[in-house]
This record gives sequence, structure tokens and C-alpha cells, in this order.
Amino acid sequence: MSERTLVLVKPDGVQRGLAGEVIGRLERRGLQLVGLKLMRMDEALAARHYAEHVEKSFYPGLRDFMTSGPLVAAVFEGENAVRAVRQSMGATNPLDSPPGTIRGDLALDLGRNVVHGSDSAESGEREVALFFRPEELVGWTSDMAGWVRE
Ligand code: DAT
Ligand code: MG
Repeated sequence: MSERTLVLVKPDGVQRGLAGEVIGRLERRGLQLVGLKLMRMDEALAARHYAEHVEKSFYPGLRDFMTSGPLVAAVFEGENAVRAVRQSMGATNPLDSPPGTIRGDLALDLGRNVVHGSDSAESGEREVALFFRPEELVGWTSDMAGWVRE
């Protein structure tokens, strides 16, 4: 079933000039981009986005990091989009992420791991709605679709 996933190039990724690299890797895998913008996360959005982590000891550092500069927010859509993005991202800790993954190739530190991706289809819907108004998402048919999926 088709699903949507929210991808964030975190402030470290944008500062390091890796936004295009991260989005490009996911595009090149064949995932379809349906939303994209540069924006800044404020504290209220951080608390909603990371609701599952708000009470954790690392949350203040995570919040300060995520609100410290611009991020690139993107939505990818398609069958198994959540799983494909999580696999391309690698593990939460870059040192546990194999080479070939975004975090395994581009990051070293748990607190500077360059990219976010929704962890389930349900999270994807919730997170997309936090970052994008419906009219900011673009439905379109990729002319390459038949060359990406059978
Ligand atoms: P992921 O980003 O892989 O979905 P997560 O949802 O468990 O991982 O955590 C969100 C972010 O919070 C993660 O990308 C980095 C940070 N984080 C997670 N666990 C942490 C910890 N134990 N110490 C410091 N930062 C942590
Ligand atoms: Mg997560």
C-alpha cells in the first residue's frame, strides 16, 4: 500500500551543505518526492514532532539542536516508502550504520545524525501533517514509475 514518510535534513545536514545529497540519494533510489521546503523548527513544533521523546533526558539537547538552524523538510510517497527511507538512512547511531547508508556515510555522532525519517506509516501521516499544509503537497505521476517498480 502506498504510504507517505516525512524526511528532515536536520540543521547539521543543512549547515554542512548535505541537503541535496540526502534528498538526492532518496530520489535516486526511486522514491517519489511530493513535498519539499526549507524551514525552521520552533520549540512547539519540536515538542509535537518528538512527543515520544519529550520526557527523556536527551530531549533538551535534541530540541536545541533541531531548532538551531534551518532544516529541509520533504515528503516521499510510495509503496513501502517508510521502510525504504529508514533503510537508506541507517541506524539511529551513525556508528551502527553500515557504509552505504546516509548516516553511515555522512555522520559520526548520535546527536548529529543528519537525517530524520518517519518510523511507521502512522507516524508518517502524523508528521507530514505537522510540517505541511495539504495544499503544499503535490500529487503527480512520475514518467519513470514503470522503470522503478514492476
Ligand atoms: P531515529 O531518529 O532513528 O528515529 P529516535 O526516534 O529514537 O531515532 O530518536 C530521535 C533522535 O533523538 C535521534 O535521531 C537522535 C536523538 N537521540 C535518540 N536517542 C538518543 C540518546 N540516547 N542520546 C542522545 N540523543 C538521542
Ligand atoms: Mg524516530
